[in-house]
Amino acid sequence: MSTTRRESLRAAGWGAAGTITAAGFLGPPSAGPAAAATSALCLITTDGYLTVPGREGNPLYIFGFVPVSPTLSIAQLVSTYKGHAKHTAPTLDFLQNDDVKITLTNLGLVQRPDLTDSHTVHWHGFDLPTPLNDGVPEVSVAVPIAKQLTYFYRPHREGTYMYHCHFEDVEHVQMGMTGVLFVRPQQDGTSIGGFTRFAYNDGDGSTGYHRHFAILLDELWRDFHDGDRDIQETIPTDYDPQWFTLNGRVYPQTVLPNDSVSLPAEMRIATPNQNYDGALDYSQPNSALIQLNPGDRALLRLANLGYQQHSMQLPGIPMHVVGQDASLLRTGGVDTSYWTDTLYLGPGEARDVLFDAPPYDAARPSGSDTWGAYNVYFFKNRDWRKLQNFGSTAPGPGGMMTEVRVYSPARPLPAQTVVSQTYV
Ligand SMILES: [Cu+2]
Repeated sequence: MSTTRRESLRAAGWGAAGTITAAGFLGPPSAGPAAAATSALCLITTDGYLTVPGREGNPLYIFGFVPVSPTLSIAQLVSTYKGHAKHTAPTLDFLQNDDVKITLTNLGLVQRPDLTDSHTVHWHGFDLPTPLNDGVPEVSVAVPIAKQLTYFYRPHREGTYMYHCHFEDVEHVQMGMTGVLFVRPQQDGTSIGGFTRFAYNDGDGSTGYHRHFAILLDELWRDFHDGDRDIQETIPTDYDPQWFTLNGRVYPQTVLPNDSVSLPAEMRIATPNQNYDGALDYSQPNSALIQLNPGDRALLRLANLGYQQHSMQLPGIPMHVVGQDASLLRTGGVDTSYWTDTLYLGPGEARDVLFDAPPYDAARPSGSDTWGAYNVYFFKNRDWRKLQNFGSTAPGPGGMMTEVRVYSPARPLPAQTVVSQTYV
C-alpha cells in the first residue's frame, strides 16, 4: 500500500497546515499518570565561534542550537541570532509524560553562505515510533534555511539522554549541535527515603538527590572546524581532536558560571568579534561547575557526544552509578548499580552518577570564590593527555576537568531550583 507524504504526516499527528492535531503517538499509552504538562520551546540553528585557550584571536568555527523566544518572527530571529551560535545546546528538562513541542528554525550560516545545509533535532536513545519526529533526514524531513518545523514528543521513560542534529551528523555533531536532555520521573515530588527528587521511578528512594548537574562530554578536532570555515574537505577517519570539553568548555572555563546569571565581562567566554554587551556574546553558556553544601547528594547526568571513550574520576569521593543509557540499573529486582572510582563513558552513552558531598574541612585543599570558602575536588579525565589545552601556554591543567566545590557552612547554598545552577 502506498501512502502520500501528506497522509503520513497526518498519521503522525500533523494537520494539513503543519499544526499538531493529536497527541500520544510516541508509543502505547503509559501505565503511569496522565500527561503532566505541555512544554513548548524554540531553538534556532546557525553558525558562530567558540573560545578555547590556545586559539586566542582565532576561535573555532561552530554550528549550534540557541534557545529563543517564541514571539519572534523568522526575520527578527535572523537579524538577532544569525551568526551567533552557542555550544553546548541548552539542557532540556522535562517531566515523564509531558507533552513537548520544539519548534526549530534554521537561520542559515554567515561564514558559509554557500553551504545550504538543513538541520534537524534528534532525541538520542528514545523509542520513537514515528520517524517524522526522530530527526533522521533520510527517513523523515529536515529543516531548510528560513524554514520552521515543530517536533512533538511525549517521553514515557525517565532518565538522562542527549540530543543532536542528525543532518550530515558526523559533521554537524562535531561542529557543536549537541546537548543534554533528561526526563524526570513521575515519582518526583513524592517523599521517599528522605528525598523528593529522583533520577528514576525507583520505588525506594535509592536514586534520590538534592542537586543535579548535566554535563556533556565532547572533543574538538581543529581540522573539522577550520576546514568548514575555509571550505576545505575533512576526512572524518583522520579524527584526532585537540581539545576535550565539558559542556563545550575546557578547564578553567568549566568552572565559570552559567550565562543566566549577570556576569562581569571578565567572567564571560566571549566570541571574539563581540563587545560583551549582552547574552549573545556568550559562546559557551553552560557551566560545568558543581557547587554543593556538605552532606548534599549530587546527581551527575552525564552524556558523551564525542567520538572517543572517556574515563572520568573524582578523587576523594566514591561514585555510585545508578543509571546507564537512561535505564535504572536494576534487573529483575536485582540491584545492578555499582560503586567506582573510574567511570567509563563511550560515544553516545549516558550515565547517572550519585555521590555525597563530604563534610567541610578547613584542612583540606580549598579556595574561595564570590560565594564563599570551599573545599575543592576535581572531576576529571584520568588521561593526562586530555587535561591540557592545545596551543595554550597558560600553566596548570586544562581540558576535560571541572571542580566540585563543597562550601563552608558559614554561607550555605540555597536550594537548587534549576539543573546545574551556579551561584556567584
Ligand atoms: Cu545540523
